[in-house]
Amino acid sequence: APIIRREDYQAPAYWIRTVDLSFDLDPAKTLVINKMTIERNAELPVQSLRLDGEDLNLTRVMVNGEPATFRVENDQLVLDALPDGPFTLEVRNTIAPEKNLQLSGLYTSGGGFFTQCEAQGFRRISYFLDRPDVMAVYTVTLRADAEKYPVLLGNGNLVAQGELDGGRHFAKWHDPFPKPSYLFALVAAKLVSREQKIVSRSGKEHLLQVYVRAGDLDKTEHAMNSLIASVVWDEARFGLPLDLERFMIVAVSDFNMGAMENKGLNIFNTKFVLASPATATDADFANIESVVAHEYFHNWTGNRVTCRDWFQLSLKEGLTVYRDQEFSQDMAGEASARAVKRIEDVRQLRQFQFPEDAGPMAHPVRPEQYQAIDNFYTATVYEKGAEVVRMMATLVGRRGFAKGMTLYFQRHDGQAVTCDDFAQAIADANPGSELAERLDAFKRWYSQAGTPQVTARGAYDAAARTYTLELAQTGTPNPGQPHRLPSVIPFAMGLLASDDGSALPLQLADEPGDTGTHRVLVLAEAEQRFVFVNVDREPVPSLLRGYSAPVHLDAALADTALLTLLQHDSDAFNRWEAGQQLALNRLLAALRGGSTQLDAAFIDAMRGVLRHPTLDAALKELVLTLPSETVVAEELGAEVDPARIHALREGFRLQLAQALRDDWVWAFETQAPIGGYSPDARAAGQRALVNLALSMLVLDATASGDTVWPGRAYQRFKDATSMSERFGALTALVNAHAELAAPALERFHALFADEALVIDKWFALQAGAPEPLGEGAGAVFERVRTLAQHPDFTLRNPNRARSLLMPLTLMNPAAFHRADAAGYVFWADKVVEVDAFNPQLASRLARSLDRWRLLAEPYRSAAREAIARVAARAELSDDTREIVTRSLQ
Ligand code: B3K
Ligand code: ZN
Repeated sequence: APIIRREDYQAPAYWIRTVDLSFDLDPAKTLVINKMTIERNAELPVQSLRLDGEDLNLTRVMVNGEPATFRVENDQLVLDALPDGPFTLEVRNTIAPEKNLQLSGLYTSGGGFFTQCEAQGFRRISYFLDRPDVMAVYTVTLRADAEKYPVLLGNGNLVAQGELDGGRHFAKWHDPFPKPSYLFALVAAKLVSREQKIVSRSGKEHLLQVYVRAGDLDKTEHAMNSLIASVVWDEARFGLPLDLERFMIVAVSDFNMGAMENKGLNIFNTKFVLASPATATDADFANIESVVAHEYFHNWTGNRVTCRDWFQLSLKEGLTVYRDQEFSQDMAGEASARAVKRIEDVRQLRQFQFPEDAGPMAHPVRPEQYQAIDNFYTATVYEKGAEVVRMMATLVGRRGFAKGMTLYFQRHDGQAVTCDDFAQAIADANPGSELAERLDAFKRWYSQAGTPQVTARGAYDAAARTYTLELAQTGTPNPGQPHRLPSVIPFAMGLLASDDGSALPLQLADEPGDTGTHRVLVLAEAEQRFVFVNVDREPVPSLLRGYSAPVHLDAALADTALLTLLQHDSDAFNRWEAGQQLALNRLLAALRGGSTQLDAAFIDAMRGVLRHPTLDAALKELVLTLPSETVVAEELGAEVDPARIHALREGFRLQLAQALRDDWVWAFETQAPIGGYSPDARAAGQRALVNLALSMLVLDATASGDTVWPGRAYQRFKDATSMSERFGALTALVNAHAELAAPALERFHALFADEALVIDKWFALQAGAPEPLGEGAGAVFERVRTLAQHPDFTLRNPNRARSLLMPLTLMNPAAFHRADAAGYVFWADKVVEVDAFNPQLASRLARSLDRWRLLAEPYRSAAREAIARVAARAELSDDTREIVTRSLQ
């Protein structure tokens, strides 16, 4: 495929103003009639009209009602001689939805019709200017068999419906908002809906609907509640109301990603809609809340204002992720629960975005080029993009950011714009702010790839009562650029007294008076020095509080300083961070030949956290969880031996299990939430801590041959009243390789045989289980190979395929990376197999070997060989080809 470059952007030669689409829906052969009104873009020289198409059977082309001359060239429909003024173009074609296994465009799933058009799926439905800067008003008529497809849905408002001959019926939908083709959607299926009427602040009535299959209605309450909360939140926080009479969510079980924000008709992976206490974990409930919110928030950030071109993807994705993160924090409530959400988001960033930014797919938040745009729906565009928006909000303050958003919509409502436009609006609404003063430098966050490194060194001068903090930033330049230019880094910090951890004042040398105990420094040069005066006591610096910028921080703090932060920091994020740093230091030291035994100071600190009288249970659970094997590997940076990291980390885990045995018992017995199931942050945190305690107790017991705790876990597994409890107990048994794991897994499967999403968990749990150490090593991988032959397993359903393949290849390094290369062979086989029918799914899986260069031998050579084997195939999608090619470069 050709390389598409950002610098080559050109406005479209024609504008499509209105679209009148009609569908005669049939799985084998659907007729699409597409009547467009089109105008030449008067600002450009006269050119041919080139409409995108893919896998279409073209049957007729008419201009102004007359048969027209046309040609089809590289998939495009080309018309040369066109009227000078506005004209109508009618294109007829047929498509075969049941053969559409790549799930892009119009496809069938579970006997219904569904669409997915972002980024370039609309061209698989009809010929079109399939680019986000062409925005049209759509009217859509759906015709289908009334019995098989009783529900017919489109974007916008229902304007007509009725019976047709031959048992068919129709529905006509009109969406008053001009939209790009990627936001088009239709659904025709046998579904039922949960409905809720709401009245917005302005007094307008709206109908909210969640559509699912008949048996799933009892699992829609949480999604509906999340939707209502999202509507209320966006109006309260940003003054952004719901702009449609009707807002629909439809769940579908075959879907390539999480969900899609089609105007007024969001289509969701069932995984992010369906939840009941019996079938969904706390994490599932939280994910549903955030994905429902994310798609709803897109209605303004994405739909009302959209992207000029796909290089600007983070304009809508980074901003909308930031918004959903803020929403979830607000829903969590108190300061400590907000910090827990922040920690979870940063964990995600480190687990997925950091490796991406250091690997072959590294790209700026606003990429410069691509071959397959679907490959750029990445952690960098989404999660790092959200960090960039968060930094802007930090630099201009909460109210300043809200003002910036208002200006953004005043300027750009109804337009397709760029990341520059967004940053400009936030800056212009905040004249004199650090953001406005340094906007060009700040925007390097959009153009420079890689995670910057910030080095912080402090020195206390007791005689002068000063504390000098020196900050320096470095990073690797983008390919083809001589050097990296400094970013503008908001650096939140405080100082704690080293003796009792109390907060110290933060007065800089040239400042008068009291400046509080928490502040945001702005690091904008390669190196900067900050001198704090009137510092009476030796301080411990609390740096990059709340993770105020997406950087690697090297502060080289001593254990004593980290222990002070862990115990006293008012910033809950940095308490967690200090605990992670203590653990990481020990893991890295052990990997470099140091002690593999945890010291008393560390154990006591962990006990102090676990037993703490006031800390949140959720925070405790996070602090007591060691950094992941992936994070350790990234920190190591070279010569990674996944088996060794695994053995050391498991060794530490076992030591924590043993040394804190009585404390885990105490946590298990006293920390559970009281009352019936509620997915709120507090109760979920308590369950998470209890589940961790149980895991530790079963781990310890299995190692020592004791059967009491495995027995208790099995009992809890059987008696559980919620999936969180049940799955927690099952996880404890499976991860410890307890003998009772097998009967528990069997029972679990039997209990939930009809619940596809729960069976996904059953696969995922087994594929993500830690490999046993020593004798028995390799059992988890063998289990995955066996499960790939299980009658319930299929690569055709993306959720099921991912449930087995992703936990192994992305989350379970020691099981995947084997000295005999069997993991890589398995990976290559699956990539090739999936690529033949679903390139988007395949190219995601292909990325599991991104970081092969980090590996020690023999892994490294074997991994490269496996990638080369995939790359050598003549038949490969553009998506997967781009990944493996870049990987080998
Ligand atoms: N915008 C969609 C993602 C589309 C992915 C296309 N390959 C979901 C979201 O970010 O909300
Ligand atoms: Zn999104």
